[in-house]
Amino acid sequence: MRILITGGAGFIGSTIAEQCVSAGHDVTVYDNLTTGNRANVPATAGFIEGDIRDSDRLLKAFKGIDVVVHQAARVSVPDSIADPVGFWDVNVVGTRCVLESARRCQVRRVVLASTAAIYGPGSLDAAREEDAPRPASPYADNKLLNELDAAYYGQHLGVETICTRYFNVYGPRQRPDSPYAGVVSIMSAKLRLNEPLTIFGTGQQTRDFVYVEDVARTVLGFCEIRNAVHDVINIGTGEPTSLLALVDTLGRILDREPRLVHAGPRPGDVLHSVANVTRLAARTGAVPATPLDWGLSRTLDWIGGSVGQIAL
Ligand code: UD2
Repeated sequence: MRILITGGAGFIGSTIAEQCVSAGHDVTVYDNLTTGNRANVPATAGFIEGDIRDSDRLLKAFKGIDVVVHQAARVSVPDSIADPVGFWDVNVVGTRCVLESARRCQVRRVVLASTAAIYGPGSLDAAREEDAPRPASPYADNKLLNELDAAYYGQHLGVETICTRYFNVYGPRQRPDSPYAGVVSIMSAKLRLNEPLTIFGTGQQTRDFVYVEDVARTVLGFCEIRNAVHDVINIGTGEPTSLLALVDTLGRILDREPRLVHAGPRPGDVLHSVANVTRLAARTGAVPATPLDWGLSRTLDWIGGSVGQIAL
């Protein structure tokens, strides 16, 4: 199959690219290298440097493509509050350009990255896809609009669409030194550097941490399944972990006592977030199951190898 991955030089996109290549697909990466890194792109994959708002470039790139995996986005919740117009431009306009170019090029399917942030402030109950969306940041709002766009293209314009609502994805290649960094990479790097860890809020907030290779395997499965019209699916483990438990586990793996500094809660932060994985299990027959300890060890190994180049 010919698969094009937008954002394929980034953390999640490049892991998907690697697995698509390993599965024998013909892979092209489309990335503007704002946060992505050319070195992440598999050697045998094609590479096009381009922006997702550049329709002319997309139309050229999508010729002959069977499946587009759309991962390019701005993803930091606090950053989206600081720059709501810029986020709209990349995430909403950019995704519309991707869907419309896919339609015009007769791409069969688009698999789009969505987010658990759509569920909003959060309860301790596992979030189900049919729950009412309560976006609490421009980022979450952008992704909800992407899902609506995808539903329209899927149900009315003949482009199959599958939206994957990622929970907290972590693993190697998630850089700790960007404003888009996730908590696992930040805490891993700071622990390695023996620096104090900032906890926003009480640290009792929970997240569903899902290992990037599990996510990539699931997305690859969605490229390959036979039929789809439009679907929205949680990608998580179904297991909540508190921030304090995460930090404890990282400390235990490194045999180091974390030093914690408490700060006020972060604007737009949701308190609890965990996936209901019933639909995921029904669609794929499997749920991400990499043990947190194992995934964190791999992440710490990667951070250890890059720590010399990291400025926190
Ligand atoms: C993540 C994703 C977001 C979206 C969402 C879905 C990242 C960067 N963001 O947002 O794109 O998909 O999940 O639910 O992956 N924290 C600290 N100290 C730090 C950094 C973070 O206490 O130094 C806290 C933060 O306040 C939050 C938790 O850790 O309560 C997780 O933060 P995050 O930025 O990794 O991810 P989140 O859940 O905001």
